Amino acid sequence: MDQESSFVVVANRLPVDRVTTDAGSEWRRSPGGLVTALHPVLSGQKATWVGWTGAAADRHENDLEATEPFELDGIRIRPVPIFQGEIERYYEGFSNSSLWPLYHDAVESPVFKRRWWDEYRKVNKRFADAAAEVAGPGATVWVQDYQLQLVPAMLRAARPDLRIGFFLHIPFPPVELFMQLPRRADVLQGLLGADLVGFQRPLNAHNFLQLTRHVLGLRPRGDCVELPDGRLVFAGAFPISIDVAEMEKLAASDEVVQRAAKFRADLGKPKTIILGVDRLDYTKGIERRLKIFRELLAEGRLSVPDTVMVQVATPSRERIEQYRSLRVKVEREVGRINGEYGRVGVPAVHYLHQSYSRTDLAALYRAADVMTVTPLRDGMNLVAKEYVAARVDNAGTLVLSEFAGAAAELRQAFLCNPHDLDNVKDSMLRAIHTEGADAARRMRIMRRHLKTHDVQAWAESFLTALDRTGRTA
Ligand code: ADQ
Repeated sequence: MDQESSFVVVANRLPVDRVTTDAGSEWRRSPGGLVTALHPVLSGQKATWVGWTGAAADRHENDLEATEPFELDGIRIRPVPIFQGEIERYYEGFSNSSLWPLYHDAVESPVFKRRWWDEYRKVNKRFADAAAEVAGPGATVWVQDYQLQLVPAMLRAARPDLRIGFFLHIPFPPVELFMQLPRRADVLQGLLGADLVGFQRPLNAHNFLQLTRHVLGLRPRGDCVELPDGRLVFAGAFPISIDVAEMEKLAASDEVVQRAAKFRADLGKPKTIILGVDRLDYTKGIERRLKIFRELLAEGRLSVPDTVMVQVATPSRERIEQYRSLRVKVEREVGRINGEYGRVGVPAVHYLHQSYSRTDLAALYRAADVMTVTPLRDGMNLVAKEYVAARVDNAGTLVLSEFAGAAAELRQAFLCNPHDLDNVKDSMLRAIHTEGADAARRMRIMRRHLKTHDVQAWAESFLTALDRTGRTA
């Protein structure tokens, strides 16, 4: 399928998983917001998704086989092989130990190693080559996220005929933090290969444009910057969302309603269930949230078994030291709380280091009384939006960090500053004790907002803006 797609998505991960079956193994579509959002665009035209399978490529395997395109559920897939050493340096190294912490306000110290950069560039080139290979003349290519910031410029060098968009799912840091990044000019030049660079928040776009001035001496004006060759690069905010209709339907289903009732019963029918659902990541503020719960129990402002906490923490990036030590700290805190405040058969915190099905997640959302989303920094946070969409009963309250992108939209949540523990405590108590009518009013307003700001609207607004670029130059 050489150079025949009119629309190409380039993302670190493919929207498919390799699953083992009785007959051997096969590809299955993995559930995910991005693939849902793009499905209408992907299936409505000749389109290809370029990405990594998630498993280390085998050096002995025939190269051709590892990159052989295939089709699944109407989506064409072009795998990009990544070898073990590259996973360590491109993915775990530069992407997740340098960029991830730096872009999240350096809440953990970023680690920089010179050899990681070479592999980051090498793997980015492989993605760019694959995209150049499948894109038809004048095609639109949409590159996703921080792992692939060099792809836009590499792709433009090979294929100046393409319209290229880039979307960053995580925050983009202010000038003083970004300046720490080794190869900062190369990263900015990489992004400037796009016609449109999209961010979650206007401030992220502003930071990016300021940096083109600060690092590269360009002169950004309004929402764009002109390059020395006269080309215009636009930057803007496109807050991502979820498939609201799908979550509402799932949450209203009999199966979810029954499972939610079962969760409540299994938890001993407490008055208040406080819920947290996060990837086990140091940006999500899980450890502090547990500490706050412990203090509220210690002060007698909450008590077991009237109140219990459920914390689902999806395993994540377990080969990286900072994630391993986070797990130890979280589990130690859970043990401490249960040791001090649990009773036989009634733990204070139910801690689940597991991945859950969509149905179980929806049931947990519906079983909760108070949802706590308290990241120290987060691009958007889809869990907050999923919870709101799932509350088709207009019940339940949301405690939400001001440092999550979602706080700009979900204004009726109980907003808090996760760096100020007393402030989070107050927000949690207010969320627990608020009147039913007030809680319902808040939830209704947030749900109404989400209905018109779903993931389909997000994709459409980005692609419409991308389509307008170039013509105005
Ligand atoms: P993440 O950091 O992964 O995403 P988030 O936006 O909350 O954070 O998305 C997590 C997703 O994983 C949600 O859809 C959630 O349902 C799912 N999930 C969480 N725990 C789970 C579990 N135990 N089992 C199954 N599924 C689970 C990055 C950025 C965010 C940004 C998104 C999208 O860090 O800021 O919102 O990309 O752009």
